[in-house]
Amino acid sequence: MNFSLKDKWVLITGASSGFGAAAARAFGAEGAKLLLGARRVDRLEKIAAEARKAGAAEAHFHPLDVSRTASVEEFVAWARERVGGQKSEGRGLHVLINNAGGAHGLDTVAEGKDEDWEAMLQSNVLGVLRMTRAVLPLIPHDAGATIINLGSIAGHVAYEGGAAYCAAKAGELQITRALRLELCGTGIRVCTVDPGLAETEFSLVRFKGDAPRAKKVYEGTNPLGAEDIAETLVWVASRPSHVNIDELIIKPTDQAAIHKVYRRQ
Ligand code: NDP
Ligand code: 8X3
Repeated sequence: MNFSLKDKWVLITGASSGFGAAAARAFGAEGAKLLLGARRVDRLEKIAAEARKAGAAEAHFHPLDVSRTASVEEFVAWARERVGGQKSEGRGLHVLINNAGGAHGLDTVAEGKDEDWEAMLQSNVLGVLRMTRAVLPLIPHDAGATIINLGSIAGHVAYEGGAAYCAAKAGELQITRALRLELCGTGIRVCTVDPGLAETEFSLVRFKGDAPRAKKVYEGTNPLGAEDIAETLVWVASRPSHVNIDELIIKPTDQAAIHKVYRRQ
């Protein structure tokens, strides 16, 4: 039997765009109660309204920068006021989605910039560690709770210009694996969802607002959309509580491998 997400608390980082925003709408449609974080609060306000319209029992938002410990702790204190701790009667956080992150630049190692490397490792690696550490006391044991981290095929296979991003997502994969071992026996599920080419604001951020260059990444091919990933996240979190989806790679049909993308003329 599916694990019902109705009235369950779901916390999504990076909910202002792409996968995170689509996940807010998708978990909202399941009747979940949402806690949404990102740096662009004006966007979060709009996404929370969309999630409520989709059916969310509640949708709250609060500023969050996962690259700063103080911001994570402040965000989680705000979340705790709504959710209660893991031992509170019938409450606690049932789904944590560590989605905030992305790539900055596509430089070779020889041309790489410290600020890009640091931003990637801060958000994709340290952000996952910080959020998980802060949120674990809110997650009930033996209640079907799930932690889902957003990895990437870049964590499995390297590509030119991707050294720091690939390292960051490989780091995320190993964090997920270590956490699953550490939490074995608590009943908390731990999963990594690792997408391939997906059209969101990912490339716009990577290329620092260069929209034509970002658009070219998806030219002639049929990439994944944010909704494809959101649907997958809901599926992972709604498996029966004894089922853990460990690692899930999801690519567009046009992408047979990281370097092999079919493009129509
Ligand atoms: P988007 O750029 O559309 O969304 C990224 C989200 O992360 C935004 O909401 C952004 O919010 C948030 N974010 C980034 N840095 C921080 C930070 N320091 N603190 C808090 N929030 C932050 O990209 P996607 O939706 O595509 O990316 C989501 C995740 O999926 C990322 O981890 C990405 O690496 C991963 N991924 C993406 C793929 C793709 O091809 N699109 C493929 C595989 C994985 P704000 O700027 O408002 O803070
Ligand atoms: C995003 C996928 O191939 O652009 O994580 O690195 S890729």
